[in-house]
Amino acid sequence: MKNPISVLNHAADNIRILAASAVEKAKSGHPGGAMGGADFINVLYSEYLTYDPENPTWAGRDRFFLDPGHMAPMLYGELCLSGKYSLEELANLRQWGSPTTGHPEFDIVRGVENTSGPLGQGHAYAVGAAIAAKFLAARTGNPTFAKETVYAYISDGGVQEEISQGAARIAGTLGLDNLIMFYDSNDIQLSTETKVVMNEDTAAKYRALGWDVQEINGNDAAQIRAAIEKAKAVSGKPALIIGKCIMGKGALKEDGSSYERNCKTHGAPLGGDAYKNTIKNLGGDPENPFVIFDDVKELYAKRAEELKGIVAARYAEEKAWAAANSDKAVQLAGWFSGKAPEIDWTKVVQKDNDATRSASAACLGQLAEQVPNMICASADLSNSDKTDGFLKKTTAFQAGDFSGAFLQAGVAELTMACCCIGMALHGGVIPACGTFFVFSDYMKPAVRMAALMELPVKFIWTHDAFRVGEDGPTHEPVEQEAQIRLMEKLKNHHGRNSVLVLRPADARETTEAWALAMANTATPTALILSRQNIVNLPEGNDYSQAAKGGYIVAGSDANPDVILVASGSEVSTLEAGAKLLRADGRKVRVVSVPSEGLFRSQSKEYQQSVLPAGVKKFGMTAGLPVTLQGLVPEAEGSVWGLESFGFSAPYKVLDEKLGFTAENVYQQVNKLF
Ligand SMILES: Cc1ncc(C[n+]2csc(CCOP(=O)(O)OP(=O)(O)O)c2C)c(N)n1
Ligand SMILES: [Mg+2]
Repeated sequence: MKNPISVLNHAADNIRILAASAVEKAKSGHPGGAMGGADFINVLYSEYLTYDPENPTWAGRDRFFLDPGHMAPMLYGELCLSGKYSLEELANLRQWGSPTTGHPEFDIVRGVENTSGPLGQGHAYAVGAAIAAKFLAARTGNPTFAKETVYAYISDGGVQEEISQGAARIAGTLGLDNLIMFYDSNDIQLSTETKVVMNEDTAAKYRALGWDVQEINGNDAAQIRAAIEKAKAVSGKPALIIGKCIMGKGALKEDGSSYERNCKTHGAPLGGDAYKNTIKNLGGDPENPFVIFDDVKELYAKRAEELKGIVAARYAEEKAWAAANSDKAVQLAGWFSGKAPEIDWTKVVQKDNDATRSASAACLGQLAEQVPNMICASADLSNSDKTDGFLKKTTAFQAGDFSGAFLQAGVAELTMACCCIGMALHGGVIPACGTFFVFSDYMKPAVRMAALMELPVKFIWTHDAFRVGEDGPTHEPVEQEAQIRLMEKLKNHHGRNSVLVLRPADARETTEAWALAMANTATPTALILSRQNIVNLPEGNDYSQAAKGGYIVAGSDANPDVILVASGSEVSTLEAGAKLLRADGRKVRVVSVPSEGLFRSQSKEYQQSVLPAGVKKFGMTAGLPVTLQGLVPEAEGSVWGLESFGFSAPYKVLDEKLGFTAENVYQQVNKLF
């Protein structure tokens, strides 16, 4: 039997009271949007969202991805009704140590599927999660993944963010009919009415991008219910429900007049008498607002009962599938365990003196064969960033066909990164994505979120330096390495370096770097790879030491007069310079540091043994000198780096003109003596 609309409305008012009260108590936060969206989230959770209250990490659950993180009070209010947070925790919104943070932070057990705050990213995660569900359905045949629905909640800010174009294009092109997005269209944003900045026909736009679109009153429970029903029945397309919502629904000012549709309720407590009037208007008690009404408790208790039956039926289906597919079932459990896959790296055959992007392709070819739950993506550069090493062993996703494992993301680096984040959030898959290093700038906001959420996404960035040459300064990364290495210094909430950044020195070190990337299940990994060929490090080099982040390259002299330090292709330039220096009788050590962050995580003794204080040092980097200054103290030597945007010319000419030669290493080192 359907729930009475009066009870649904009461529950939505309950969420509004809780949201406004939590913000009021915190003396900061965003009540208006949360109050407007309460009706949708209530209908979704009390009637449609399928999950197991007893088993929150159940792989086959529906997912709800919130885009506007400022609507945290709405999500937390809802999760109070569904028993994931206590009222006391809600009343501690935004306080030190409280699980109810200013913007929601990823916590599956608590029902928070993603961290949100940077508008736009959250709904792109949903697109990635929907892709992951399609992929798992195709790859395993487990019927549960075909029944899973991914819900996204977006607001005006998210629709305005450019990423919405990419997310909608990919979802439309791939026909993600397991994705339902609700657009909270309340005509108001932070500082203006939306009409000041937006004059588009959003429904027509999404239709043109291949979506099924419905337009409803977003505060009408019956319309919301009907729209979700219809959206669930849509086949071959993602579904968008545009809900016209009332910002600050039910809010009154201190004089009792309406406080609805007012920008001021976007990001500040209602305040004083306005707050009291509002809570009374919604049927609450301003003196005791943190209450769940009895009929609302009943509504959610009834839903919990229903879920028992729904989930039991799904578990039975999963069990039947597992009985008939026991190997696959064991494999699938492994995929969701989050453990690193076992990989036989001896199968990777590297060519001598190869570009590290090509060396990466050799690794990716093996990963495509050995890691059946890996998905690789590229932003229309697969043949340049060499993710085609993976693609050659599989096929790209298409509408209706998710039997492959490659996402052709189109030219949309931020969208691609967020889709990969969404895949990782979904679980069960290992996502990687590639593009040119210079365009990592387009991805940085997503890298930061992946780092904050501690997701093991692999970022593959090729064309790592000015040696892209003829393409000129627009394509030459200079400051990017220093920038991304800041993420190695920034610790996550578990005290780890928030990103592992690896720039391998040659083809064989690239295999080590990929092995480290695949073993790293705790944070994102970035691989920075060369376009041009690189001369191998000396024979006998112990590449396994790359796992320490920095190590002494084979052939180094004992008791060196000078230590030469670099990452990536500059290591081989230093090797060439070392030959000239040794011809003069100098004793030289060469150190490869693919990851300064990893190196700094080793014992002090080890660090000292590689880079002993008091010995002269010379660093060479194709990035800004600051990239290496943490390893080469000013008092002990110098760093040769690039201090301009670069220039157009063949890369060998640039090497000469910019001083990235053995001769210049020789000259610069001699200046230290
Ligand atoms: C990428 C990004 N830019 C800016 C902000 C700051 N910000 C938070 S909410 C908001 C306005 C959002 O308007 P809307 O999505 O309509 O939410 P509503 O006001 O309806 O609650 C802005 C600009 C942000 N969170 N993320
Ligand atoms: Mg709005």
